[in-house]
Amino acid sequence: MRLDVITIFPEYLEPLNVSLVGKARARGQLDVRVHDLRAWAHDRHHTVDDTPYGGGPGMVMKPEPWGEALDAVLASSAPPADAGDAAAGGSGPVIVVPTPSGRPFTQELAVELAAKPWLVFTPARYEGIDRRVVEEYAERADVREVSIGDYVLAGGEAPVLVMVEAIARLLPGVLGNAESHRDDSFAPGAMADLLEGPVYTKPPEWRGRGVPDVLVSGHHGRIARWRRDEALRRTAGHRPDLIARCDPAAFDKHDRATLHSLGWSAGSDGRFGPPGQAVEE
Ligand code: JA5
Repeated sequence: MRLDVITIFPEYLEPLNVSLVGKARARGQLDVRVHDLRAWAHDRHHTVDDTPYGGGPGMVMKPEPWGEALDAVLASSAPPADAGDAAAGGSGPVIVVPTPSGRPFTQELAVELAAKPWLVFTPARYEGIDRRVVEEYAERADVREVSIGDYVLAGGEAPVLVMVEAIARLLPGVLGNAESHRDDSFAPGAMADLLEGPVYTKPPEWRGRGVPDVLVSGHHGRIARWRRDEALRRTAGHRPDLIARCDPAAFDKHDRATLHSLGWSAGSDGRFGPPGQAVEE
């Protein structure tokens, strides 16, 4: 997979040299190219911002440097030969624009983007990019405005790091072990609709705290059941919306008993609804 990032803070993307993403690059599984937007700002001060039309606080990123940068990146060497095949879609990149007004970045979107051969990220600063840039490139490419959550940041670089990590770990051969994806919280599959419960490792006692007996019992069935109960308990406490959204057919008899013990009850549609007060962890 090829990844381009266009930014006024190339050094902010240094973490892409580290850990899982850095190793995938070193192995040639990821071709990451970080570009300084100011290379396409031609005045003496490499200006990339200007005052907003209509007035108001802050500055807006000028369209011309973004237009030249995107034209150059889109015209640069084609992605690898196997990359632009029919299954992956067209041969051009998906352009990902981080913005708090975008569509939510979810595991489902990470899986979709991980199947693409080429992604171009355009993190903004100031009050964002002149709207005409998204309009222009949406006519020539698949442009996705994406938010990583409901909070304000000073720019889109940190969201790019978040999205690249979520995407890169899904690429074949990037995580050591193909099994590692399967019961991730939010991963499509087995525990898809529940958060993960707690985990433990050695030593068996730490600062007077032991490990739940069931985990050292060797009873694999009881361990699986305990983990499922802990996942239900944690999800009910931290993300009641995920329980309420679940198809009731996803809950077995024991799940129902566990949810009832947490104060949850099935409504007329069979879906579980929360108790009157928040569930304690
Ligand atoms: C700020 C100029 O989803 C959280 C996000 C906050 C934020 C994003 S995404 N982009 C920007 C930005 O600020 O471009």
